[in-house]
Amino acid sequence: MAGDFKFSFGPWNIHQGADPFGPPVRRPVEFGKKLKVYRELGFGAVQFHDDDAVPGLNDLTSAQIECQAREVSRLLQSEGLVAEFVAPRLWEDIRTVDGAYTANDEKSRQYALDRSKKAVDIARILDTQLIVLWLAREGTYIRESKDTLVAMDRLLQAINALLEYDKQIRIAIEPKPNEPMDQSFIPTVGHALALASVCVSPERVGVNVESAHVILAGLDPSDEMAFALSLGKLFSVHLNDQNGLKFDEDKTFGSVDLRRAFNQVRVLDRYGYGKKGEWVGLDVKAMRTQGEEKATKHLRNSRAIFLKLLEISRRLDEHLVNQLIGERDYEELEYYIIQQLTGS
Ligand code: XLS
Ligand code: MG
Repeated sequence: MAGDFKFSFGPWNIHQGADPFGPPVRRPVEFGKKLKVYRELGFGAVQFHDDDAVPGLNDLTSAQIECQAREVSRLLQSEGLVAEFVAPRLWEDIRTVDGAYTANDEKSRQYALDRSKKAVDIARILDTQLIVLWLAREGTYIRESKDTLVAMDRLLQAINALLEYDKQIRIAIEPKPNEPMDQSFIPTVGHALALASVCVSPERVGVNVESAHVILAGLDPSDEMAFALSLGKLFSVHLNDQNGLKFDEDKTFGSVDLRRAFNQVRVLDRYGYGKKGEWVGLDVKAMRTQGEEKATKHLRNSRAIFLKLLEISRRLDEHLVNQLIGERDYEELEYYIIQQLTGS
């Protein structure tokens, strides 16, 4: 609970270090062992994919799903943890190679919706009302392969169906402009919120803003967060960092661009993020070179960097900042910020 902020991450953030070009470099860590690490590292909530909570759920009956989810709920309680959200993992099944809600094939779309409803059932048991939709395969490899207007309508219908399925849930759309698809249908916060505004229950749909995804869209993460905050729509964040326009790197928060990270912390702190119970989520990955016994440092460090930047932000001489803004002396303002960041 340091500095009024509380922190979360997903079990996938303690991972085996595999990439598309080579085998895993670390042994898998059992779910129960991962849970033990949360409190030690200063984290209080777990972010779940549906199958992080209930592995192999496609092959289970609803009674079996319920039973396993209840077991996870007990485990959480015994570790003093809560679930922040559940996200349906809609990108790994063979039925969703060409999209989930926007697949051209009707059976695939039906599978995606059924699977998402199971994620909602799991969320209910884990006592969270937040559902994150990372729309990983809702886009195209070639633009001619899908009708974008039809796809938008399918996305809207899927979101509406989930909102109707459970009147308590809130949905946080997690925008990303590309990867695994070449072009996504919902690349930015603006796209997500425009879609939210026309759904059956707009007040229940917001966003989860991930720093790296915003950088991949060529935008500034603190601005995307501010935009969502200004509309009361920032339901969650995935803080991390990204070195330029390449694959999604999920680097330690602030490790590439400290000033960009500082501005994210500043906007979250100044505009009351967390005051309504929101968690600071860290979606970071350990480097492939990291030994398995040390592969949680990226989480510890991301949280520590957030807290250091928070301290710097709260120590800023706001009077001086406003004076320099008034004088339009932005050179001096920039130097002042750099001085604070370098501790000089
Ligand atoms: C992508 C994430 C993903 C979502 C939740 O950025 O790692 O898993 O955040 O579905
Ligand atoms: Mg994410």
